[in-house]
Amino acid sequence: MMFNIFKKVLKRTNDAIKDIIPTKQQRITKDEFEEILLESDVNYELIEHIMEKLPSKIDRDRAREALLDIFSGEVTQKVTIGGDRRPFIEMVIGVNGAGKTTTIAKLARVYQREGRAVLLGAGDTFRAAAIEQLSLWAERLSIPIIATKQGHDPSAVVYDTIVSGRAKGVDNIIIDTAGRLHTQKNLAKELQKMVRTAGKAMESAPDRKILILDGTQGSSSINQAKRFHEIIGVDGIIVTKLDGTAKGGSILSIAHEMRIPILYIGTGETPDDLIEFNAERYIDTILGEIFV
Ligand SMILES: Nc1nc2c(ncn2[C@@H]2O[C@H](COP(=O)(O)OP(=O)(O)OP(=O)(O)O)[C@@H](O)[C@H]2O)c(=O)[nH]1
Ligand SMILES: [Mg+2]
Repeated sequence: MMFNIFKKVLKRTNDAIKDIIPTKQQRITKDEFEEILLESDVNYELIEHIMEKLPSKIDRDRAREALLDIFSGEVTQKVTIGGDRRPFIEMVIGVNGAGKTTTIAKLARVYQREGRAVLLGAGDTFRAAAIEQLSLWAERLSIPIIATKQGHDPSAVVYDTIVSGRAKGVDNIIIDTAGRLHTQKNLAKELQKMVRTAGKAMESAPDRKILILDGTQGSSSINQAKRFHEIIGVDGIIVTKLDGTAKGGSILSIAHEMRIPILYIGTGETPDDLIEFNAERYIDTILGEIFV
């Protein structure tokens, strides 16, 4: 059997489950299931929603059905990378420290492995360190990058990156953005301008706006997710740092509240620590700790 990466990622979450259900069961009570979900940082509103439909004793099939239901419909739809769109242009957004820059390196690796030519854009011009950090990844991964000096207009970087990427004939463009500016309002305006500018450099760009959420924040990251969605519209979510947190259940809350596909999850600090999210495997991994 293939090594279950979700098991590794959800280790802390599964440890928390073991405290509630020390030995695996055929059926558990509603109270036990509720406690497991609470411990895994599923938000209370969703827990109530899940419990409504469940009988007093729950077996694996019922639990599986209830949890999978959260991912039904649009949440499972993914935008395929590329297709006829070349270059396929992505903007990566999220609060500072969420893991944007690291995740860009990881995404670039995924595309590289598929034989696609990638170009990065250092659109976080707010901090010099941000430009350096992305440049360092670009160098390590031998990927070209468009970068300017700190303080320059990030929209100009967006424009230059897309123009350059089209001229070079790259397959993918990934653009970094700032997680924080002087004010929240500035950030919103800046991001909106970056999106508009992308559209000027290439019709209907960007193809995908990816929101990065810090997995260690659990369900409390949903409010910021909603804000970003209001500001520029989010097409896909990547949850980072799921290694080493017991808040693995927050993915359920995020999917339920946002109704936006969860594309990947981050499982560490190296460029290879990104796995495609798969709702069934994720749920089966959690249920595997509960039921025989
Ligand atoms: N353990 C773990 N650490 C991660 C993961 N993703 C990112 N990190 C770490 O989180 C920290 C912040 O990551 P960055 O990529 O710099 O985050 P950012 O969103 O670009 O931050 P700003 O540029 O400050 O807005 C770094 O130390 C990363 O190595 C992950 O999946 N797992
Ligand atoms: Mg960054």
